[in-house]
Amino acid sequence: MSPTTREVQALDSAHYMHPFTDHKSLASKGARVMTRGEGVYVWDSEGNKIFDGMSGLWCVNVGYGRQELVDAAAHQMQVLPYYNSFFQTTNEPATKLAKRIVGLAGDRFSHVFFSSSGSESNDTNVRMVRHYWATLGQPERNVIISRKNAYHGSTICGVSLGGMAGMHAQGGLPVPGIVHIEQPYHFGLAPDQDRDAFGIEAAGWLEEKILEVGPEKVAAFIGEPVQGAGGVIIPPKTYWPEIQRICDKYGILLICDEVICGFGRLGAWFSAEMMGAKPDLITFAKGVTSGYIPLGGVVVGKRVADVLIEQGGEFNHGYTYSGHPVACAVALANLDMIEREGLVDRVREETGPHLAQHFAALSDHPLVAGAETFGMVGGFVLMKDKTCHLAFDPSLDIGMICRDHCFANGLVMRAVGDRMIVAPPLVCTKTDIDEMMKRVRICLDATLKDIQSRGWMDAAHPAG
Ligand code: PXG
Repeated sequence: MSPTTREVQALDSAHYMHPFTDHKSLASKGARVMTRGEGVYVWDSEGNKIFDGMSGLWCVNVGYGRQELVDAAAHQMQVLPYYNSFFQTTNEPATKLAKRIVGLAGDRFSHVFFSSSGSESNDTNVRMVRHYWATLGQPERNVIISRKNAYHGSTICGVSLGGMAGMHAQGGLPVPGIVHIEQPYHFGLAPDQDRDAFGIEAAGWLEEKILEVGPEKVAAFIGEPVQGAGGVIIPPKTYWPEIQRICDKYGILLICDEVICGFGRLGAWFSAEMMGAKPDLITFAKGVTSGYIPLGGVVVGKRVADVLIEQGGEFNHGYTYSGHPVACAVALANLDMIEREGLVDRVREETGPHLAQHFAALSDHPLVAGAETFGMVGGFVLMKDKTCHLAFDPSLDIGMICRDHCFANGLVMRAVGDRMIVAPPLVCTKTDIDEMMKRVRICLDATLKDIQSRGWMDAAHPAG
């Protein structure tokens, strides 16, 4: 007999230390126990059916319950469940997947370095770009420029590359040699400025930082094409071309972290080129296997690969699970499925525009400001009075209140401060999106009612 919800919660609370969790507070409520998934829905142990508006954690691109991925894993486990790629050894699924991913990334790329997560992949990036410059006789070129409110993972380098102040505060990070510029958040930083002009200005902060550090010391710039965990921050269209121009001007490498953006989420296999950037390295994870099994990596451009392969000698770096045959077999089956079902084109041409229409219409809701989408990601801000850009007092945790109403009404939506974000599975049909947005509206109404009943609004600020 399967254990009761309470029994699972008791075990959880006694033994399981969760990521990013205040355990004292969790213990007082008990964790939500997820039990199964099918399509765009997940179920918890109390029988609640919940629309997964976050694709797990931005990863279940093909939705839940896809038997082909199960079969691919089972078959590979029977044939060769594991072997390493050290000591001049390889395996068939890893080689096939490397070729496939290089093909999706385009002509400027030739190789893939595999890991098991986005964080590990970004650690690989740091090591690889420093090794690249050292190989070229410029070891002093070791500084990496990133952005505030970026998310690049939770390992020491991942956190350091990221720009989350709360993460830096724990453990004395960032490590030396990683510096940050402000993010291109138009709505948050300069809503009254022309969007395209702001994009150019925000990219210019990179040039300022390069000059401050000294161009001869800068190894690379890293950025997510659209910032995900930071709250779905979509840069103005002028931003990435200008970033590319600046990287080219100073000869610095560009790393695009496509852990969220890649594999169709923004309507392209990889999104940087679509936005006007030509990265030298691309970080991937999550959607490569639709989250069914851990896999990540770096797609390595010829500029870097040629130097490392011809002149770099041994790169003293790698993971036990680099090129894991089961993970790679699942990834191949997942990519087959994305291709066969035309999900990338569907996001770009059909479901993405449909989601965008719904988000545009959300602006009639008194709480919603700055709603925007890109492919299958979307975000908006809950505001006390959007007519005068007045935010709620952060201590009220309005985003969390809204998130709780979402759960109570059968929807997973994520809160980042007062920004509410969605990233539904790419298999969503237009009807699924209609259903999700119906729930979004119900949750917004419930949040508004809740805020009103707590007396957090006044006549001058009708929204809250
Ligand atoms: N880069 C990006 C852009 C990410 O979004 C990572 C790297 C790290 O990947 P791993 O596999 O090491 O977790 C991520 C991960 C959130 C949230 O709250 C987002 C991520 C992870 C945890 C929480 O939105 N993204």
